[in-house]
Amino acid sequence: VRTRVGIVGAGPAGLLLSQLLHLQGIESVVVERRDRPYVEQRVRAGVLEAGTAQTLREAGVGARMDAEGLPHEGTELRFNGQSHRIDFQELTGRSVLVYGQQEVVKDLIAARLADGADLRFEASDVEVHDIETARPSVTFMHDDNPLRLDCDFVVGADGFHGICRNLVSGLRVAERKYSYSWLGILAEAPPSSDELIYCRHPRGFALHSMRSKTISRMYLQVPADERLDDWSDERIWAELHTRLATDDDSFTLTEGPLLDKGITPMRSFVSTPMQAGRLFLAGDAAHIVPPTGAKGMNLAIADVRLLARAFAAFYTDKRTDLLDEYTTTAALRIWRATHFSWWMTTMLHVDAAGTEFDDQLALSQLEYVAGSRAMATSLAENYTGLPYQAGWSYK
Ligand code: RFL
Ligand code: PHB
Repeated sequence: VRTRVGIVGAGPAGLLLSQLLHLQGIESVVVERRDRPYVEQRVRAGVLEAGTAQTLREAGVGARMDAEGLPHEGTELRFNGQSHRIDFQELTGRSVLVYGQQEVVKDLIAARLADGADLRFEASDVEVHDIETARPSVTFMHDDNPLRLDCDFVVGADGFHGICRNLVSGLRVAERKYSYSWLGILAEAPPSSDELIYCRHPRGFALHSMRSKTISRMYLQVPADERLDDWSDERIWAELHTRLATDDDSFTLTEGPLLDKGITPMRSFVSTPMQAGRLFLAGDAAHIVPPTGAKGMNLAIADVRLLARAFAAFYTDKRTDLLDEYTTTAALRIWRATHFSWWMTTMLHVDAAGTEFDDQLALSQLEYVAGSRAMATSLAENYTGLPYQAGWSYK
């Protein structure tokens, strides 16, 4: 099979790239090792930056998102039993949209298939070859047949556990581990608040989020090596009630049957360069943030925006400058999101190995964000998403 861009991975990064390339007349093939129901049902991120939502609209996949997504003009920080609202709209003129990542993935797959795209699910033994030449290829097994995809370029959008990152020679990794994970639940219960609640409690972090007017999504900080089996539904609800309680009893948590339950490890990870010859990395394949800032999927989408533009410049004007600058340009946003996610994480979680000093610093920072318009604006600006242009400025 011959194509221009071979894309490994049908997550948000790979699928959106395929869609953006298609809109510019550039053909691609997506090779995914899982089956379609698996990638469409995997419960992950839920918050779209304003720019992410706009990108999806411009890509022609915004209709259901705009009909079903929940616009959020602010969020709540809760600590010491008190609630503090950060008003995104007032502070930055922007909001976010709560719309599940698997819904974005469903919309992208539907759009690609409607245009007759070649998406190969359930591909096994995926390998990438000859990236230092002008004719790289991707080989894999599909329906028991060996296939070879001859490409101009290969994009590794194959997530953190993919195969592409390790093909980059001279990889530099910057990494930070955390001593805790998130236990996440999806519950058939109407959200207990109109907005997300990020809560620091002496027993650990809790997050109240949602997917729709009838489905709640919630998370609890648990030790990094925690076993899901040790958390019965009753224990999860009891812990959520304890951590999310307010001093004035103004908050009531609504319970419901659990639809999904899982533990997500946390890490910060940035690997560069994001290019080796004709192989480019995008999204989780190159970087991971802890989920506290809701940046993972948004960063993946920002990467492929850059790549789509760079490939368009290559195919229309034979320009290679945007491709050559890809790592440098992408890294600006990646490091900003990495800092923001680390900052939100350490401010809101309780480090079991930490000291009174660490606790007091985190609480002081929360008080500062809640009380200072400058700090609240900084949080809101990062959360709703910084502008896209390369070399963006704070001014
Ligand atoms: P994805 O979504 O991981 O997609 C990569 C795709 O590549 C496939 N793949 C391969 N295909 C072919 N050959 C191979 N050898 C392959 N190896 C892997 C995989 O099956 C998959 O379909 O990466 P992408 O597109 O870069 O998108 C990034 C986002 O998915 C990610 O940043 C966020 O979901 C991170 N994340 C969360 N972010 C948040 O902001 N909030 C969250 O609540 C949140 N929860 C999560 C998460 C990530 C998780 N992972 C990766 C363990 C929960 C989980 C469980
Ligand atoms: C989610 O709804 O899954 C979610 C929301 C906000 C985050 C992380 C996850 O920071």
